[in-house]
Amino acid sequence: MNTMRMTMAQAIVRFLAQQYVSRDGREQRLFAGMFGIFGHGNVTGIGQALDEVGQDLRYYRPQNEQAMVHTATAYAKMKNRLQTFACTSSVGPGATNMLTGAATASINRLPVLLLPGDTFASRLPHPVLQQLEHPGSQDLSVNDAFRPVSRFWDRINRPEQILASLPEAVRVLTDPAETGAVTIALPEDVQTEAYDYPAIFFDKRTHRISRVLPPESDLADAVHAIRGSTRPLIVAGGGVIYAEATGALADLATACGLPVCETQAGKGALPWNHPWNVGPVGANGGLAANRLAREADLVIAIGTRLSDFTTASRSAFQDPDVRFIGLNVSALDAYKAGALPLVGDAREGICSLLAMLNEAGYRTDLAFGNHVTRLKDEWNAAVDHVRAVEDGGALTQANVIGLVNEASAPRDVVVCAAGGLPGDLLKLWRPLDPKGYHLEYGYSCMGYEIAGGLGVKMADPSREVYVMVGDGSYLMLHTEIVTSLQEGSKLTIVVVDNSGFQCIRGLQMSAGSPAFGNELRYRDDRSGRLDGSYIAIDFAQNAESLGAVAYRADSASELRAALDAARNHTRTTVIHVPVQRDARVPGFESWWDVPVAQVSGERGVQEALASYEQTKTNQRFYY
Ligand SMILES: Cc1ncc(C[n+]2csc(CCOP(=O)(O)OP(=O)(O)O)c2C)c(N)n1
Ligand SMILES: [Mg+2]
Repeated sequence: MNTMRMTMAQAIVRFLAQQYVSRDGREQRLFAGMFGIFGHGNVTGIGQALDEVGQDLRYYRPQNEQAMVHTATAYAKMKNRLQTFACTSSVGPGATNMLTGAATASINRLPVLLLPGDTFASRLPHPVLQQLEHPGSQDLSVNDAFRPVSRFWDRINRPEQILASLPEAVRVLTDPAETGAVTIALPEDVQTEAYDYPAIFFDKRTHRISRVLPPESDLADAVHAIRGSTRPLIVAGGGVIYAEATGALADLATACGLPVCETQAGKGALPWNHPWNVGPVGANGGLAANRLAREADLVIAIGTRLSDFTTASRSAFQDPDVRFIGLNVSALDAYKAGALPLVGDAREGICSLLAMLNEAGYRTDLAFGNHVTRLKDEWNAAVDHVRAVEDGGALTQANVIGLVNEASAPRDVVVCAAGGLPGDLLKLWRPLDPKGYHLEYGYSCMGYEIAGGLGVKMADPSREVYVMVGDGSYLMLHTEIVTSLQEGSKLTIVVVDNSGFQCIRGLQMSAGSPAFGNELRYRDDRSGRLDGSYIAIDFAQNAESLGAVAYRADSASELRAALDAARNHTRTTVIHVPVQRDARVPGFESWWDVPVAQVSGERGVQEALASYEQTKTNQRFYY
């Protein structure tokens, strides 16, 4: 057997550079490169390897390990899970900084390979700097904390173990049903150890991502159920977009007269103005979808996890006999809500259903179609109304969304993750392109926005990327602005400043409590609480100090001008937009289950509890 002698770290770098995926005959590299922040736990191992043998695996230097995982994840999402990055960190804090990123990736079913450094496999110099000593076991390190947030986890104690571990890691990363964060902990000594690796380990390897067809008999049952339905509703999740099934979905909806509502990950699957797109459903849903959901006798859930935001905490579907069909590549999701499961690829499943329904001559009746059109028109008018700018008045968050949407071109991408913006974007943004709306709403992780925006831009530099971020999220993690400048990956970042965590303050007050702990205010000497004057932050100056172009926009005309200017800049541009603190987009006949204190001396909380217990009776168990 031909062998090649190299360190374990050099072998990893060489192996990763040779992994390819192909779907529908299109081949591309699995790893676009490696992000990393070096320390004693990886600089002489993976760091040395990237320098010496990493010419085929470009290295990127971010500012924060959590952020680099978000960037990698956003890149993978933009690439429909066909390509991602590896991320290397040192031992200890560098590693645990990646934990939040790992959870974000796994929850959103997005591939990313994490290579945290680990303490010595030999244990000879222990305890080393940054080592957690566990009194009950010497076989534990902080990297064991990655186990529950990873879809595959391993630790390499001998250099030859990667021969078994890396192929398995790649199998999980490239399996659309299993994918998520994959973590391989690399003890610092083993990274530098030499081994005679079989030369074939470094041959080019292409992993075919097959499109699995749901079983014939299950499809037949689904067609039977659809033919018996008069008020069906399709819920389109992110899986529709990842499977590039958006064209097939449009064909199915049009041919059979099936309304399609959307989740955060699925928004954009159909353009907003498609006649059968009835808009967002659930807790942050709109009028049309929420009414159709309430009446639906059959819900066809495609590529969705059916999270509480989608099902309005299981209150969205009120027909006593409602049934579900779950078309999903992941059985975990396909079986939810007692669904008739169609385990398989979204595009294959949709095309099969379309062919079988066409053959059966199935189409919903005209009255249902007219009902859908009426509801859709009514919803569109409601969106226009909420977005409309009142001349002279201070801007609302809804106005800002409308103005950014108007300034963006059809192929541009809006990126967001946490705060009040995601719900408002779901309701108000009008995408025309399946990749135009990028929301991380599985983990809704503050700090994802700018790091994620960078990943989106790196994945498709031909598009303008608009990052919409609240002041709270910006303050939590904005330093990848520097990386975006370093890489020449231009972002337009709109900071919506309402002086704090206003969506949580709104939630708190809707549960009957007085405002407490959410706004950005100085501590008041007399009350001893954080209810003094507001802390004014100059976000434009902050961004400028990092090297970005920056504007402040206090009115619609200033925002339009800043967005116009931003389009022409080649450098990352930050626009600071103060908005009315209390102007909220209303809910549209929906609900989200957040528990209310069962004991309180506050009148407001007691009242909120009574109303909560009443509303909770709408919650259903589907089986
Ligand atoms: C990392 C993280 N910590 C806490 C939360 C809980 N949380 C959700 S939204 C929010 C406030 C966000 O503030 P901001 O970005 O200003 O948006 P706003 O609520 O004002 O719209 C918080 C604390 C979260 N989603 N992520
Ligand atoms: Mg805020």
